[in-house]
Amino acid sequence: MRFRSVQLSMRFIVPLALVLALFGYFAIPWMENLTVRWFVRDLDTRSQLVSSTLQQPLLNYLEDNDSARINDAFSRAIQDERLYALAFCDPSGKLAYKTDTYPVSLGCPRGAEGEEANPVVKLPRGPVHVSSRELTQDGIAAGRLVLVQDMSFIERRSEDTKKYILGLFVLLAGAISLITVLIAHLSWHGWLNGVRDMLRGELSPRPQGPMPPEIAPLASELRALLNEYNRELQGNGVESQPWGPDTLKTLLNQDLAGDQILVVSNREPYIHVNTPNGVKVQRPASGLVTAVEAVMRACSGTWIAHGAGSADRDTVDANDHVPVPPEHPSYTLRRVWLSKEEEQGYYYGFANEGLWPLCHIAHVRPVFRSSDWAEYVKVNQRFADAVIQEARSDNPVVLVQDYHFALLPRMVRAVLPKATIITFWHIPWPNPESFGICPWREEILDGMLGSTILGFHTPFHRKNFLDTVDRYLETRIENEASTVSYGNELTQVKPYPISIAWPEPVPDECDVAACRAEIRQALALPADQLLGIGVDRLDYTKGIVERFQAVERMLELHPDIVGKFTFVQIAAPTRSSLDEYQNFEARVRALAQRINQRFSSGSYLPIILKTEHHEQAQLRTYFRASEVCSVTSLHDGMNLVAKEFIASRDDEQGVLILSQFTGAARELHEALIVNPYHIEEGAEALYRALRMPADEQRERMRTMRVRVRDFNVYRWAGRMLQDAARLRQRERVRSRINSLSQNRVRKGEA
Ligand code: GDG
Repeated sequence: MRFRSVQLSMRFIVPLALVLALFGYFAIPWMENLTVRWFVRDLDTRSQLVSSTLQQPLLNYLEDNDSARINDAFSRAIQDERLYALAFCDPSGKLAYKTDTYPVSLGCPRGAEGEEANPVVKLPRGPVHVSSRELTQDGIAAGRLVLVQDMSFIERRSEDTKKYILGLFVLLAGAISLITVLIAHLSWHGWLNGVRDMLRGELSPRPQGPMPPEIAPLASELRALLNEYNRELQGNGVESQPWGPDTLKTLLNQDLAGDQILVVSNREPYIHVNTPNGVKVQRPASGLVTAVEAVMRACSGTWIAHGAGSADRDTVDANDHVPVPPEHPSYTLRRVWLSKEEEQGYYYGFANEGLWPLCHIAHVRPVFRSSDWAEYVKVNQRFADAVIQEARSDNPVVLVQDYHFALLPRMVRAVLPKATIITFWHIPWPNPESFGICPWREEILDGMLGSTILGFHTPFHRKNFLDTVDRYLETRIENEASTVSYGNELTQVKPYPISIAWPEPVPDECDVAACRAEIRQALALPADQLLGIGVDRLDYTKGIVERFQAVERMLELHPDIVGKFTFVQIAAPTRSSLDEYQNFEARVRALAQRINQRFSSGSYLPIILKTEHHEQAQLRTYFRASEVCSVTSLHDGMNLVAKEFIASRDDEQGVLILSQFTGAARELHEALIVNPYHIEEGAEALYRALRMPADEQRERMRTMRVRVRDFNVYRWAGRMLQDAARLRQRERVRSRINSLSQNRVRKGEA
């Protein structure tokens, strides 16, 4: 911030200094010339005065031929320090009398009316002023009196004047710069605050004061721009409003008239597992679950997912239903059972060895096997059947989650053509060339286009998808309306950036200071230890290796921080039966060990790696206890950890380091954005974060908190459901018109 303010000041001071220097360059010689001219005029007047005074006595002495008195008069006259020499030339122009100081080289100078054309003569001793005056006696020329005046004092004065003028310019420049910078800073801050207030006012419903006059001319343009941005981000032009569970419920009851909501995802939101202490409920480490669970709590309905827990079968009813959340049930979880082979082929094989690396482009080769594909088709059909079974009407709203179910939309549409199917793709979508290597690319695209609405996190992923469809299927794409027309169906493809539910205050949660102390004590670290945190599934797309390398590089580049900083990585195990994930885990462990060996001293270890699942409350305590949270994904649809960290920091402190390759980087501009592949950049960002002044942290954190609070997961779901409601309404009107016109035709025939 300080650097930015110096930069801003320089922007005013440098041109100002240049202009003043240029002005001085021309003005100083001009002023010098002017003062010399004034002095010469003074000397002229003085010469006339002296000549007039000497004239009469001199004529008398000349008449008496009294050279002694003439010399005496001359000597007395030049006692004046400025009158340097005197001479008298007879009418024939011969030097008759002169003082000893008279420079002979001057001879007998003549000039019009007794004045020299240029009275300044340069002598080896310095410049002198020479003037001569004709003396007349009774109208007859008696000779010329020549006066030579010293000008060295003028030079001295002119030097002094130059110095004063220069000093004056410097003083003036300083004063003008200071005033300009002060005014510029004041107006800049006023302006910035005005724009900031306006942006906040636009994006969030908070009371606004009157608009500062300096931004008034810009206001309408800014508003238009913001609306456009909102439209781009949210996919429609509806003005933003505070979204929450209640708004979502109202939307469902009013716009969707209480229509049934069904969610389909692979991962279930609650897993029942057998433990030595009986059946326990676990929450999986999954961004998708984090987001969709908040929505389901608000709108009830049924969530269809794979029952993967060891005690899942024991906890469902005869319809494979279990009410959740266990503490306050508000919706139904319907479990679908998969055999080992099905899970292996559909989930581990096609979805996670094929589609996951295909879409992430994180330098892991996708693997495609026909047997996996067959299982993927089969399981998609199993889940589609479950949707059809759970549907209480022919037009439910079905929210299909993620790349595990690319074929399901078409399968559901085949049986329930009136269903509104909203498919959300939680991971990135690659460019057409990259996607083209999938042997079943047309089938996947066809399956997805069974959706009414297809959502991606960012406009970039949406564009990649449209380009891919354009490349591989016979479709008509309306870019403006963002629709794909395929066969007789229309799919709306839009960006819906996902988020989290803004956390309610937790009654007995530790305050930040207590969280800091608790975590440091638990990790046996000194109370003032600087802490970094990373929370991820142990997945090769999350950039954990690059994150550790950045920690190592920072310790190399800044030895002052060795011993004072610890990075805690929470890495929840995931897909551990796959070779790629086992190899990755081994790499992460080996790297942490190597770095720890290199920098350890006494009990100090720079990296603490915790490869186990944590409770959500524990994660929040870690977030609150850390100086910096590092999210360095090599590619990520959105990344919710970044938003969870921000939401946890009600003290408005803490710095987020965020990979430019996450969807979140498109929203959280106040994070320190890094390219995770550039290790030095990551290292410097980490160091900068640890040294960032509290004010700057607050400023950044505050802006990001407003963003995450207002652009929450209810808004994400609400926008999709609003679009769905609009399309359903349009469909209802169309079918009413159709049946009316059919009735008319029938009556006409009758
Ligand atoms: C996919 C996309 C997109 C992590 N460890 C534990 C734990 N977590 C929670 C985090 C967070 C979630 O898991 C991870 O969310 P991300 O968004 O970071 O990543 P993915 O799981 O890859 O999610 C992603 C997301 O879908 C949503 O669309 O953002 O781009 O890849 O909520 O806190 N939770 C618990 N214990 C842990 O040990 N309880």
